[in-house]
Amino acid sequence: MYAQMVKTAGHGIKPRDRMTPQERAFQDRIDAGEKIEPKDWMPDEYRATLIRQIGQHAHSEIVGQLPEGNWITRAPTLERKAILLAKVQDEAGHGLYLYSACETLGVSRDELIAMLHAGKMKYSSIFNYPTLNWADIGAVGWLVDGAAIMNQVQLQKTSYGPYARAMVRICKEESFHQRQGFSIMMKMAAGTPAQKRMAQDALNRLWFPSLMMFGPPDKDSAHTAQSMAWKIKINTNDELRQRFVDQTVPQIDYLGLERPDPDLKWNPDKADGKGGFDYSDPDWAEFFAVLKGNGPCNTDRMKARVDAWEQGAWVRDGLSAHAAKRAARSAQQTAAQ
Ligand code: BYC
Repeated sequence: MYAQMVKTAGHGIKPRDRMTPQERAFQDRIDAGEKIEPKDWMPDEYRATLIRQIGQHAHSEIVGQLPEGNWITRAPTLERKAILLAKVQDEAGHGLYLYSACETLGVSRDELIAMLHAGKMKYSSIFNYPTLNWADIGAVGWLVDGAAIMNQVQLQKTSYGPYARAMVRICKEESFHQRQGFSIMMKMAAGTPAQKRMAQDALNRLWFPSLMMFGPPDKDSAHTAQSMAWKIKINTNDELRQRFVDQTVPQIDYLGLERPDPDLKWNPDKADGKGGFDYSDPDWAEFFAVLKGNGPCNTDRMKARVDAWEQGAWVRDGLSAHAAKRAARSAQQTAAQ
């Protein structure tokens, strides 16, 4: 029923003097650090922003299975195959927790999926890039899951209870995913010269798309100001991007790989003298083109999802028929007692 509100207004915060008394009381609860629960009153825009963000997050987990799933049959050892299989399965679980959290806001999973398939909802830009070889699977775990955790650890403190709670388990699993990716990178970087070249190439190609995962620069971010006022977001896009860069550069150095951007240099004056790495901006024109559907894999990803949905119709029908039969049998037994 709230599906029409998924596209939310952007830029700026509603000033307190323009809030209704109910909105002011809601903001006071947020400011006091209270969690908002599904049956609590909430402004329509708060609900719509959550549906957009949690729905997009859920879709990302599901679409995100595709680039890695593609490598399960080609993993180099049985152990790596089993680990990758478990990881990809975890991502399905994350999607399901997130769809469930989103459903508490009054939108059904079927509606969310229909909007994804109709191009009315997004999923993370990163999954529109291909995974060309085994080193890419290492780089996805290390960089993509690494960027995801950087964002999601903060989201454990988000103001909406079901979303915050879903994040706790997701974060635990994502940190395992990040380590499995780094373990692949360690093997490749310390392997033959050809393997090391593959690791370097994967890092070079996935570095900037990983930085894009945090969203556009703060000055261009439509939703950050209001989402932070509502504690839907705890940090800005640029803050998390900087933290990710600062965490990852020492790992690049540890692997003995070259930094993928010549501007990645320690700047002691950054962050009020605490220091941080300078870095080049990703190509934001490319980012917006990917969001519009013009990335290297957008068409393939959507086709894979729509095909899976259509070809899985018989499973959904079978499960529904089974559930209906069980319910009818149980009603008969109750009536007979
Ligand atoms: N990709 O105002 P902004 C994973 C859109 S999956 C696509 O800054 P916001 C994994 C944004 O929606 C982890 N779209 O937005 C899974 C908005 O569009 P509209 C995924 C993006 O929401 C499998 C517009 O740009 N994590 O870990 O305040 C295997 C303006 O942006 C992106 C999450 O989803 C993007 N990268 O902030 C492996 C985290 N960035 O609707 C790993 C939850 C921006 O106005 N989400 N847009 O047309 C968030 O934290 C926030 O939604 C974002 C963006 C930081 C991503």
